[in-house]
Amino acid sequence: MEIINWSLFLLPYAQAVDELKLKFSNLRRDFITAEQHSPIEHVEGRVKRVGAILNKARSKGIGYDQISENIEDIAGIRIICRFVEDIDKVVEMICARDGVDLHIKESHDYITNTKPSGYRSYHFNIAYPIVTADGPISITAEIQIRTMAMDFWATIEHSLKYKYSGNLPRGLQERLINAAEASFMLDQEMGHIREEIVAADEAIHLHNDLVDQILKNVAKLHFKTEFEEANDFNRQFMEIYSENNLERLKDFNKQLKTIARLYSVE
Ligand code: 0O2
Repeated sequence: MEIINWSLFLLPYAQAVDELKLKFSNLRRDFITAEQHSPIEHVEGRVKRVGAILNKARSKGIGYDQISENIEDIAGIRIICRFVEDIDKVVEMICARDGVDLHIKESHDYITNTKPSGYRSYHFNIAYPIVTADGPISITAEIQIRTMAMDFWATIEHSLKYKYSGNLPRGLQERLINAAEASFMLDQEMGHIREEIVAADEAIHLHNDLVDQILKNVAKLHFKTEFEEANDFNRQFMEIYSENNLERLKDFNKQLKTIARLYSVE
């Protein structure tokens, strides 16, 4: 039997994971920069550990030399969303990239078709082209899309399944099914107040942006022009800030912007 140099074997998978992680994280940045709600909360990626690859190969009867063709999740990306609705948006975005920078081989909707274990997530198996020192190759990767609640449940269940080598005691299994139901309810509840949560997030971003802009303008007026009233503006800002009133903060920012423009320091 041929000895596999695992470090070399896994290298292109690591490259695919790095690239995909960056691409999906950048999508999040695009939404945030455009001051829109990002359907992507965060992105994780991993290359399956050799032990886990061997376990999967053994349990599925896959030969040593057929691992790369038959184990499709050696490169894995996980996209975590806040709301179930966000998953639909991410799925749409991935489908729109089919044939652009990736090729969708399969998809599994374990959200509509929850697994008997209680597992919920949306999966894509994709072919992803990379260019290595030896030229272009295609890497198979798995993208899992799930909410934070689904992720919490799956992570716990995965650890327990590992601890009991897949044979969970009956009582524990029942508790996990109940927990899966609770995580489903949590997603539903959060979905009902989604608009309110998104609006609250936007207000926090706006508040932080206003504070940044005001303090930048106060500093510029102070350092660049030695404008005497800059200290007064700083004091006024502290007063308004302590009132926690977004409208007052907006007005003050407008006022400061006009002055900064007058002194050409904006
Ligand atoms: P790890 O350690 O996370 O990588 P199949 O397509 O059914 O023949 P496969 O390839 O296992 O077989 O596909 P499937 O069922 O879509 O599962 C792929 C991955 O989804 C799993 O990888 C898990 O990460 C996750 N997953 C699927 N079912 C469950 C489940 O019931 N509980 C949890 N916690 N995760 C699940 P691995 O290799 O099992 O594990």
